[in-house]
Amino acid sequence: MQFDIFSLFPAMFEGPLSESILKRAQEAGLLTIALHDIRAYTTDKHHVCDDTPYGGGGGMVLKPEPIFRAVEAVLGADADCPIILLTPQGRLFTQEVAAELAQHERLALVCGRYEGVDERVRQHLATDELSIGDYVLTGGELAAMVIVDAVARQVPRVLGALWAAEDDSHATGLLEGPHYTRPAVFRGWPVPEVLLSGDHARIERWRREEVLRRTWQRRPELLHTTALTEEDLAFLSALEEE
Ligand code: 6GU
Repeated sequence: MQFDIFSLFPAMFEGPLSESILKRAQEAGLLTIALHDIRAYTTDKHHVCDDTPYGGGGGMVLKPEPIFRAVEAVLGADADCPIILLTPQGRLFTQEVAAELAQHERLALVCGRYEGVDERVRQHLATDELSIGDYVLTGGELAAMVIVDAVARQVPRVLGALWAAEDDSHATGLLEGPHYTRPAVFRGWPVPEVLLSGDHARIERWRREEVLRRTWQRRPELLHTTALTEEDLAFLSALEEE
């Protein structure tokens, strides 16, 4: 899968995308992340990318020309690649959206900055707009990194054989339960006895109950939008009783 990221600050991406899993995925050829400096696509002597807003008011607005030039130069005739503008006004990025985006062979991410981006970029270049949550960042770069990370780990073989993305918090519509590793007792705090029992049926049942318990405690609304078995529902009723 290929990501083409358009930004005024491509150096912001160097750390997060070149460590750990994303680094290995790129080395293995599963993932290509191409950074494009929007400023390199200006045509004026001073490489100006922003300007004051028509109609007055504060702040600066990103000019349309360098963004259109950059995206058109890089994507060329690749007409069906989604072009996603990162903006706090976009639709909310969720696990479901990550799974949907992972179906594409290529994605273009355009990072907004300052007070905003000229409206013609939204109207005539972007095919989608995404936000990563209800707070305002100084630019779309951190949001783009979040999206690259969450989408890339959905791509087959990126996580490797040791993990599967299917059991994640939110992938199942529920939160993940607790995890333990050695030592069996740390500072007097023991690992739950069931995990040391070797009884796999009992362990599986316990794990499912902890997933349900944690979701019920922290994000009860998620229980209404996921498929639950009769056994799950019986356990949740018992929790309510407690
Ligand atoms: Cl995509 N951009 C900015 N500037 N702020 C945000 C965001 C994006 N998502 C949440 N806050």
